[in-house]
Amino acid sequence: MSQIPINPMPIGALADATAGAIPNTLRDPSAVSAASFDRDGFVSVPALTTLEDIELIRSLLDPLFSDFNRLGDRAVDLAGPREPGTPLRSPEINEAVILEPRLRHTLAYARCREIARSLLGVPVGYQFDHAIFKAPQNQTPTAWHQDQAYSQEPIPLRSVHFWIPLQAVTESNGCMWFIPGSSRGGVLPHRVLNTRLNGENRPTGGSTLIADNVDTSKAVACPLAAGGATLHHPLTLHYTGANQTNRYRKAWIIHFGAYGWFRRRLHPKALAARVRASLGLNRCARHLLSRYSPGPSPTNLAQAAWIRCGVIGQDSAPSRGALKHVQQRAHSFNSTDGSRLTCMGGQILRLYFAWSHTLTYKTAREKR
Ligand SMILES: O=C(O)CCC(=O)C(=O)O
Repeated sequence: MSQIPINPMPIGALADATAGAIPNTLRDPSAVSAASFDRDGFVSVPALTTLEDIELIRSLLDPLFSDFNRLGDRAVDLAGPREPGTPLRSPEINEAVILEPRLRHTLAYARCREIARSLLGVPVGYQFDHAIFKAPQNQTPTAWHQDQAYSQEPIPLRSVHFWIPLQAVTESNGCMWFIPGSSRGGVLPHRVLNTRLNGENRPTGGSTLIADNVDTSKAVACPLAAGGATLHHPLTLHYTGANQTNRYRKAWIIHFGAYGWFRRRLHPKALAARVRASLGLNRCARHLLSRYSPGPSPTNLAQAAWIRCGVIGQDSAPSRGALKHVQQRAHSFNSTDGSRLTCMGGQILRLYFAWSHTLTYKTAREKR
């Protein structure tokens, strides 16, 4: 595979010739409208950071991409398999801050954390980051998807996802597009678009997903000058077009989540998942549940409640049909369903559910 050129660019060249003067850098995180974030599921911030900071981020990420082949499964081509010897089309490096901790000291990182804190209304912590450098003329859009669909966590994401282009972006080189309001529905069905291969063209086990049946008639493009950024909710449908220019389109993406490490590790459902895995309870539950058939039976209601409350995992359901039914029940399970559970076990589950519910997604504005 050909290595990605480090391709330094003078600071002046980062500015978007089409965007006019560079606006003042955002100083007040509360200037990001919580109302827009709640309503639309995304916000475009014209001036998140300075051009010098963007130049610094590029200078930290470029060497990582030059080393792409040596990064193992942390470095993948989102565009899927390619002919040997042909260049990567959408190379991505996951958890770049682990490889290059100086990224944590950039102004963009600090600003994103402040904004996430202000939008979520609780302390936040780093959750994930990745960088995507779309090659010139890469002919590969990033398919419509919700970030939640990629999550392997046993709890819903409660985070804000920042997309920071490292040069100006337009529809021609792959700016972000969003579907306003899509964060207010649930997770749509996604299917595998392609498998992800690493720099050595070996499968990593990961896949690129695409959401089915997306109505793009209301999609909004977000072109930005360098220094700007977009931020979105984990359920917001988004997409970027192919890079149709002769330069790389580089972007760094950071996720900040409520309570950071603590929520991910110590949330009751996360703890329950770890206990289940370590005791092999999923296998045991699967065996027991395989005796029951799918359908709107009390058994399935109970299964749904167990799954919703994290007592058993979704992989405990007995068959594909039953799993679908149980998942539907699990998604729609609420306290009304809970009140039908009259036995003592049900009461315990309801208490447990109410407690874990306090940790579900709520923005600062929703709380007011
Ligand atoms: O940068 C891109 O092309 C896509 C980014 C994206 O979809 C994401 O971060 O979820």
